[in-house]
Amino acid sequence: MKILTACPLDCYDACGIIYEDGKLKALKSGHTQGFLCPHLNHYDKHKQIHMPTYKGKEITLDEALLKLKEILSTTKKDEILHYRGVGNFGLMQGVTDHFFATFCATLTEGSLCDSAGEAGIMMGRGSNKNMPLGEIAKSEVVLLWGRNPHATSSHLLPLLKGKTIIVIDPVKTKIAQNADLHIQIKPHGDLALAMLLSRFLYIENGQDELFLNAYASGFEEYYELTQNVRIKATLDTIDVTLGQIGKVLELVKGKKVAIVCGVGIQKYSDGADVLRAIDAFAVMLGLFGKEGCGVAYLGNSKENITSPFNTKAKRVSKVNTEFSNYKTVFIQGANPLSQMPNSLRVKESISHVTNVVYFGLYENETSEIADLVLPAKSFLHKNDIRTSYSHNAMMPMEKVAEVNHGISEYDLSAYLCRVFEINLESEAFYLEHFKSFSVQKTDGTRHVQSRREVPYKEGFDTDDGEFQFLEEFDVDFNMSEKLFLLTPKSFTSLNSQFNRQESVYLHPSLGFDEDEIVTISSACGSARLKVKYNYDLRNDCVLIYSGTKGVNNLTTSKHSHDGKCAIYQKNKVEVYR
Ligand SMILES: Nc1nc2c(c(=O)[nH]1)N[C@H]1C(S)=C(S)[C@@H](COP(=O)(O)OP(=O)(O)OC[C@H]3O[C@@H](n4cnc5c(=O)[nH]c(N)nc54)[C@H](O)[C@@H]3O)O[C@H]1N2
Ligand SMILES: Nc1nc2c(c(=O)[nH]1)N[C@H]1C(S)=C(S)[C@@H](COP(=O)(O)OP(=O)(O)OC[C@H]3O[C@@H](n4cnc5c(=O)[nH]c(N)nc54)[C@H](O)[C@@H]3O)O[C@H]1N2
Ligand code: SF4
Ligand SMILES: [Mo]
Repeated sequence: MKILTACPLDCYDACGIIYEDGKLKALKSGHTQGFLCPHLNHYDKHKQIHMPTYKGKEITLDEALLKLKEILSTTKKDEILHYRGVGNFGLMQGVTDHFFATFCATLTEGSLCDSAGEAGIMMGRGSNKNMPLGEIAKSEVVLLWGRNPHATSSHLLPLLKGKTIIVIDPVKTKIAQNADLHIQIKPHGDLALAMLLSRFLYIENGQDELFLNAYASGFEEYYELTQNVRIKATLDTIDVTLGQIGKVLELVKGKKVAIVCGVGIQKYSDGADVLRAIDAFAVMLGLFGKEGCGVAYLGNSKENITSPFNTKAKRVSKVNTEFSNYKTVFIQGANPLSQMPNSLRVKESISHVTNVVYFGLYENETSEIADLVLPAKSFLHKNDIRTSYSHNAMMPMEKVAEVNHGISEYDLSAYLCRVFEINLESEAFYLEHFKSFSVQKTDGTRHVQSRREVPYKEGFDTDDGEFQFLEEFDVDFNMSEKLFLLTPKSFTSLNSQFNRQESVYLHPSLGFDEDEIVTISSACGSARLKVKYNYDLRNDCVLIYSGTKGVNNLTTSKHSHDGKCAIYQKNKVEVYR
C-alpha cells in the first residue's frame, strides 16, 4: 500500500515522500524530483529511543506519564519551562504549547536560527514572504549569498542547471567551484558589499527607476547613505575587488535574478541589517513582484495559518534561557545542550534544575542529563501536516504504521490535558483546522491559501506600501588578529541529528598537522578537536560544523540587535597546540 507523507525535518526542501512496502521513496512530481537526501535515505539506520527512563532506569510509558504528572503537580506553575525546538516541522508539534500555555508555564521566544535576518526583511518589506522554489526555477541568474545548496537544499540543484551562478561565500563550496563568479568574501563583509553593490548600480545608472518611483521612493537617500562606505578601505577589509563588483553588476543587469540567501550571513549582531541591505540591492534592481525575480531566505512557514492552540504565555528567550530559574524544564524536539550557544553556560544553568524532562527521538547531550526521558514517535507513526519556509505546499503526513513504542505530541498533550482538566479538541479537529487554510490544486496537491508564487506584486506590506531602506548602519569590522569562526551546516547531519562531524576544518597554511588535536578557544570557552585540512577555506577562518560536539563552547549567548536571534559567528577564535 502506498501512503503519501512528507519529510518532517527542518530543511528548505520539505520533500514529498511515498511510503511503500516499508520503504521511503521520493515523490517523483514537484520539486522532490524522485530523490531524497542521505538523512531520509538512511532514516531507519539511526537508533531511536524506545523505552522511557527515570534517573537512568527503564520504566514503562504509563509509569513515565504518571511521573510527569507528579512532577508537574508538585512544581509551582511559574517554575515550569517548556522549551521546544523544531526537530520535527509538523504543525501538530505545537499542541504541547497549548497544554503548557494553558497550564500557566513559561514558553520560549526568539530563535537559534533565522530571526535576525527575518527582522531585517520585516523592517524593509513589512512582511517576510518568500520567493518559492518554483520561481527560482524561472530565473536566469541565481546569486547564492551564503547558501550551500549541496548540503542544505539539494533539491535546488536541478533547478540551477543552465543558469548564470554567482556565489558570495567565504568558503569555496561545491557550488562556488562551478559558479560563473565566486566572491570569497571575508566573513561578515556582506553588509558593506550589499551597500557597495547598490551604490555602484546607481553610479552606473542601472537602477530600475520606474519600480523605485512606485515602490521605493527613498532610494536617493539610501544612495547617499551608501556613500558613507569608504570604497578602497572597505574593499580591502572585506577582500573584494572593484572588478568583482563590476562583474556582479554586469551579470545581473536586465536579467531575471533570484538572490538566494542562507542563515550564515546573519549569525552576527547586525544580521538584520545584512538582509535589509541585500533586499535593498534587490529593490534597486526592481526584483520584487516579477516572475523569476526576488529574494529567497527562510520565509515564514506559518504565514496565513492561524494557530488553533492557546499560545498566550509568558516567554523567555531561546538564546540565553536561564534554566536555573525553573524547577522543571520540559524539552521537546531540541538538543539545547549541544545546539544553544555558550554550552558551558547552558550546562551550568541547567544543572540547577530539579526535573529535566526530555521528549525526543534520539539519545544526545540533553537526554544524557535528563531525569525523565520520554520517547517520541517518529513522523512515520503519528498523524501530522506540514508547511515549508521555501515553498507554498501544505503536505499531509499520514501515519504509515502502528508501533508500540513512544508517544505522539498529541497523545501526550491529551493525557496531560485530561489529568489537569484542560480543554483539548480531537486530533482530527486540529488537522482539519490546518487543512482549512489550504486549497487543493487540480493535481491533488495542497497549497496554503492566498500565498502568492510572486509576492509583492502590488507593493510592499509596510504602512505606505513602500520599501523602507536602512537609514543608518554601523559596519562593525572586527579587525583583531584572531580567526573567524564559521559554523555552517554539515552534509552528514541535520544539526545534532544523524551523523555528526567531529573535526575542526583549517586551511593547511595555518601550520597545523592533519589529524592532530588542537584547542580552539574564544571569549566564552574552548573545545579540543581533530584537525582536517580544507583547501576551500580562507586562511583567516576556522570551520566547525553545526552539531560538532564542543562547537558551542565557543559561541556567545548574546542576541542580535534585532530579532532576538543567536549570533554564532560573533566571537573570534584562536587555535593552539
Ligand atoms: N544537511 C543539512 N541540511 C540542513 C541542516 C543541517 O544541519 N544539515 N540544517 C537545516 C537548518 S536548521 C537550517 S537553518 C538551514 C540553513 O542552511 P544554510 O542557510 O545553507 O546555512 P549554513 O550552512 O549555516 O550557511 C550557508 C553558507 O553560508 C556561508 N557563510 C557563513 N558565514 C558567512 C558570511 O559571513 N558571509 C557569507 N556571504 N557567507 C557566509 C557558509 O560558508 C555556508 O556555505 O539548513 C537546513 N538544512
Ligand atoms: N554552532 C552552531 N550551532 C547551531 C547552529 C549552527 O549553525 N552552528 N544552527 C542553529 C540552528 S539554525 C538551529 S535550527 C538549531 C537546531 O537545534 P535543535 O532544535 O536543538 O535541533 P537538533 O539538533 O536537530 O535536535 C532536534 C531534536 O529533535 C528531536 N526530534 C526529532 N523528531 C522529533 C519528533 O517528532 N518529536 C519530538 N518530540 N522530538 C523530535 C530529536 O531527538 C533531536 O535531538 O541549532 C542551532 N545551533
Ligand atoms: S532534502 Fe530536506 S526535506 Fe528532503 S529528504 Fe532531505 S532533509 Fe528531508
Ligand atoms: Mo535552523
